[in-house]
Amino acid sequence: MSDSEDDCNEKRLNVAVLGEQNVGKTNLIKRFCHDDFSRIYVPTIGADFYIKRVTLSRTKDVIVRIADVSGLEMNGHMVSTYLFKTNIILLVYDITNMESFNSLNVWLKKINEIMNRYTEEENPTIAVMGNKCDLEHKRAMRLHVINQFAQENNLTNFSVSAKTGEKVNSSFIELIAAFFSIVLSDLEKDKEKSIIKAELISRTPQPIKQDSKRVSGKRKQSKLKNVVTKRKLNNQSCTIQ
Ligand SMILES: Nc1nc2c(ncn2[C@@H]2O[C@H](COP(=O)(O)OP(=O)(O)OP(=O)(O)O)[C@@H](O)[C@H]2O)c(=O)[nH]1
Ligand SMILES: [Mg+2]
Repeated sequence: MSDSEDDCNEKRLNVAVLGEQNVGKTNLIKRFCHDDFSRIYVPTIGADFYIKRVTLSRTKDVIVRIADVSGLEMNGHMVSTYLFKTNIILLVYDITNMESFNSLNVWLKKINEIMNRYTEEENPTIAVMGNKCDLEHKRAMRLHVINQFAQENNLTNFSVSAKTGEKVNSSFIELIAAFFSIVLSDLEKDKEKSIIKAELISRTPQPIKQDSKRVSGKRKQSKLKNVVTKRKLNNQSCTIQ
């Protein structure tokens, strides 16, 4: 097939997201695919699959299939199946949880064992994502330790927040573009930068109404949500298979 014919066809890409339980893998994918986030933790069982169409550099459409693998699969036997024909692996840890970072070594070992069965060309790009960077004040890992780990293992390193959306789209897009050797313009990179949602909680004590006890025993707290308008990405869709 000539280059021009290939350019006309949609490209396909398989991504697998791995990491300990509760680090936010599902929410990162939901943020990327649906611009969505859930505070309620619902553990993934086995793996879920998502599809998203991404348009790079105006003309290049990529169909991205994302495998959201449960953290429990660390001790399971299905990882090699989920990693079959995977082009990009995202290793996710929670920046507030040192254990989740330490476990990346175990994941890497497991990945290397699986990849030994494949040829070098079939080996995926691996990147590290430190999630929950909205909780910077609770950071458990020093940045230089993370950078050293990424450097030693030749991995690209991102700091993201599924909650605010910070750097989620831009990290996914950067990895996908790099895989196809597509150079994004500064304008395109800026487009992927999400606007961070601000959430203000009023701590001002509320006057206690006389009849409030009768209505409800619970303390009332006013909550003001100031949601900054978010930019929805055009030409992108996602469905759960
Ligand atoms: N503050 C904060 N909380 C987050 C963030 N991402 C995820 N969470 C919360 O972390 C919890 C776990 O998120 P999930 O996405 O379900 O975690 P997971 O890695 O998919 O977990 P498993 O499916 O069990 O492997 C949920 O309560 C989320 O609301 C984030 O960026 N910031
Ligand atoms: Mg999950």
